[in-house]
Amino acid sequence: ECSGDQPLYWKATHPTLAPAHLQDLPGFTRSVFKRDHALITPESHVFGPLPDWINTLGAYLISPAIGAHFTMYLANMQDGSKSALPPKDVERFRAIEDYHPDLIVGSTDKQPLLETPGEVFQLRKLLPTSAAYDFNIHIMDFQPGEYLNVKEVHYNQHGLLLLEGQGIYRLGDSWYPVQAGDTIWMAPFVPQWYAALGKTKTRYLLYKDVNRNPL
Ligand code: UGY
Ligand code: MN
Repeated sequence: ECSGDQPLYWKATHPTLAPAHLQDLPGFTRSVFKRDHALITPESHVFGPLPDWINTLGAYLISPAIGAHFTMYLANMQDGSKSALPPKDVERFRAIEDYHPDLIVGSTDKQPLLETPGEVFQLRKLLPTSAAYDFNIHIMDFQPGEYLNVKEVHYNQHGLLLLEGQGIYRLGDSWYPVQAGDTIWMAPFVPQWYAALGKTKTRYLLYKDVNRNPL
C-alpha cells in the first residue's frame, strides 16, 4: 500500500517537522497535555538513546508519568540496530496463571478483517484475542467522511499513532485537527470520537488493554 514511490506509512515515519504554513511561527505546536489526554505532534518529538538498545534512537511518547499503565515509543532503527529485552520485572504482557503468550511475528495485511457491529471502519487486530494477551493492537481504517458511530467512553486506556490520513479527534471537550505522524494518549473514560477528513483514507494503530477484569 505504498502511494507513489514513498515507503509504507511514510508520513508517520518522516513527519513534516515544519509545515510550510507554520514555518514563521516559532514556538507553535499542536501538542497538548491534559489530565485525561495528550496529543503529541511530530515537532515535539525528542529523540535519545533507548536504554540497552543498540544503534537506535527513540522517543518515548507515552509513559506511566503521564498516567498510563504502558509505554509507547518510536524507535528509529537501521542496519545494525538491536532492540533490548524488557527491563527486569517489566512484562510486555502481564502474566496470568496457565496462560503463556507466544512470540508473534506478522504483518497487518495478513490479518483478517473483523466484524465491527454498528460501526463502519475496517478493523484488524495484530494479536490473538485469547486470554493470554492482556492488550491488543488494533489497526483501524476509515474512508474519507467516515466516523465513529459510538461516542466512546470506556474503562480501557489507549495509545494511538496516526499512520495515514487526517481528520478531527474529539477528546473530552476538545476537538483536534490531526494528521499522520500524530500520537494520542487517552486516559480511561475520556470521551473519544474520530471523523476522517481529507482526500485519503485514515489508518491508525491503537493500543487497548483487554481481557482482564478491571477490578
Ligand atoms: O476499540 C476502541 O476502543 C476504539 N474504537 N477506540 C477508538 O478508536 N478511539
Ligand atoms: Mn476506544
